[in-house]
Amino acid sequence: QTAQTNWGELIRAAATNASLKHAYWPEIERVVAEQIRSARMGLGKGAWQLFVEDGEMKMYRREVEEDGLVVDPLKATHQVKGITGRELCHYFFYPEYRYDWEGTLETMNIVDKIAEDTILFHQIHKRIWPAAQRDATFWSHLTHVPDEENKSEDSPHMWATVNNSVELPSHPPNGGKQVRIYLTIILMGQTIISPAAKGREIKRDDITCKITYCAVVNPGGWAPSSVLRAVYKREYPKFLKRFTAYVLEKTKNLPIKL
Ligand code: 16C
Repeated sequence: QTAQTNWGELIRAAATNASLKHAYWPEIERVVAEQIRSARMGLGKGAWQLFVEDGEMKMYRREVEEDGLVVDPLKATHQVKGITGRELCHYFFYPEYRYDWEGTLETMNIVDKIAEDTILFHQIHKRIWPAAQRDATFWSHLTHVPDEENKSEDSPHMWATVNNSVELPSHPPNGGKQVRIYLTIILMGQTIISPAAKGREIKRDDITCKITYCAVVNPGGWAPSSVLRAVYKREYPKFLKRFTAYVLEKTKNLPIKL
């Protein structure tokens, strides 16, 4: 299924009209499709090294440098019982929850709400000594591929949020006291329903969310490699644990949103 799946077509079918009409759409469709494809690819080829393992959570990286800057791609997988892929992506995408779980944030501004499923952000992140403070401008798009009959691991159903840097004339890079970082990030969730729930009402105990999170962050300007690698080694696991615990807490008494 994976090789033949036309992700562009599926993403288009899920998008709102306001997103489809926007000038960014062709880029959004291309980047989101590419991110979904690579998130689903597995670790097969490429020199992925495991650098964090904590229960079901596994984090892999590739050591890559561009112009002397560390841009190590990250690929993380996790499994969390009791939440759905839709719930996962809901809390990641919608800005009203971001300060609750995003520990690296100093400020978040909504630059433009293009549509219910596409938002433009400007974020300022916490400073890490001795480097300069960083900021980012990016679009964020929420998408899903439904498959009501077959919520198994090899069906294409999934929810995803993709964040991708974009230049905004209203927020030129390095205009303030921050150095602009460039990011491409996907958070993807697939809901697996236990076969034991067949023919009866599904409970939170019956569902498991298979999570894939991939990130490439270019620090945009000088930062010592050792500091950078130490920071992401600490921050990525902290994020994924904290964020999934947050979604579990928020949803535990709510009806399941498949
Ligand atoms: O995906 C995540 N968050 C999303 C919503 O905010 C969004 C943003 C991603 C930005 C990630 C880069 C932030 C780096 C800023 C500096 C970190 C400060 C840490 C201070 C701690 C007190 O997609 C979850 C993001 C999870 C965190 C990732 C951290 C990755 C660090 C990579 C190195 C950045 C270069 C820093 C240069 C000094």
